[in-house]
Amino acid sequence: MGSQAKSNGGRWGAMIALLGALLAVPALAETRPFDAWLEELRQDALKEGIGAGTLSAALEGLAPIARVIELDRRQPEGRFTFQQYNQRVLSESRIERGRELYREHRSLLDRVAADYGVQPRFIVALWGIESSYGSFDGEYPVIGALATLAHDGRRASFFRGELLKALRIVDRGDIAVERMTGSWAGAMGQSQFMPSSYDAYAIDYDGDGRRDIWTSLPDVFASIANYLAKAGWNDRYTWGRKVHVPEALNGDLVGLNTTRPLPQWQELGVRRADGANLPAAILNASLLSTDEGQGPAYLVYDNFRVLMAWNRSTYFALTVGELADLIERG
Ligand SMILES: [Ca+2]
Repeated sequence: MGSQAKSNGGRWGAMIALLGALLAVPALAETRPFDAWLEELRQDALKEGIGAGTLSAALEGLAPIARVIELDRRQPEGRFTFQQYNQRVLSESRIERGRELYREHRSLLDRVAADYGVQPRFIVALWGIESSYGSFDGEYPVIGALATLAHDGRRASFFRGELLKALRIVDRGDIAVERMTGSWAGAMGQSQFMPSSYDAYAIDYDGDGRRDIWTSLPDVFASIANYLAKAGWNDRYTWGRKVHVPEALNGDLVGLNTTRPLPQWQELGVRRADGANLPAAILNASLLSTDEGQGPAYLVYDNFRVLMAWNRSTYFALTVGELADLIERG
């Protein structure tokens, strides 16, 4: 838009540029200056019982982060197809690293798996996709990023709630404010939990009194497993599998709203991707196709819906399931 306006030159170009700038302003932007807004937030946090010392340490001198505003307002660029996303996430290096770490941490993973009822490969896969196994968990100060979005953002009330929860986490002493880093949108630590998820699911598994999803692997693994367990994970089953679907199958059967026991899918001609029969278990499954039928198809079980509670994206949930299987098969 900018360069096009410039190349038109003259008054029209300037008007187009101005119109673009006006349209870029979010409709529900907070009109109070940041500092006045922040003072009101501080008062509300005090009323909610968050300590004055915590609030001055966390909020004093706080300023909006320009880059966070920029990232929040950016237009989504050309969406990935499922196959592009899937191939990008399931890189050789992510699979290999996952296999190494799975072996390296096997005894800890087995303990967590037994305590929470989640197979270890799913813990490792979520860890691998959320933060590349803890090697990239975001570099933004969480309080600053959330305050920026709560003051400026399109989802101000959501982020205001997350900011208050983040302040409560600091107040409890789980993490020092300067070590509380995350993504530009406030997803924290190696499991990339928003403060509300942290509040509900984070676990102090190493028993040092702090729920540290930033640096303690026992805490990271148990927090991931606890999230899945609380969302209804059943470790007697897997997530689903890639399948072969006959051309003639009725398209109305595709989608998460249709659930059939595996023997019925078998009867309808659905097979494992290699052509073998489906498992004989009486297990409910839904059939998913990808990229308007141009990509692979999957039968997914109840645990797949748990992965979608973590992130409401079928791309994400299918890819976590596949990474988990690739890690264990290695
Ligand atoms: Ca801990």
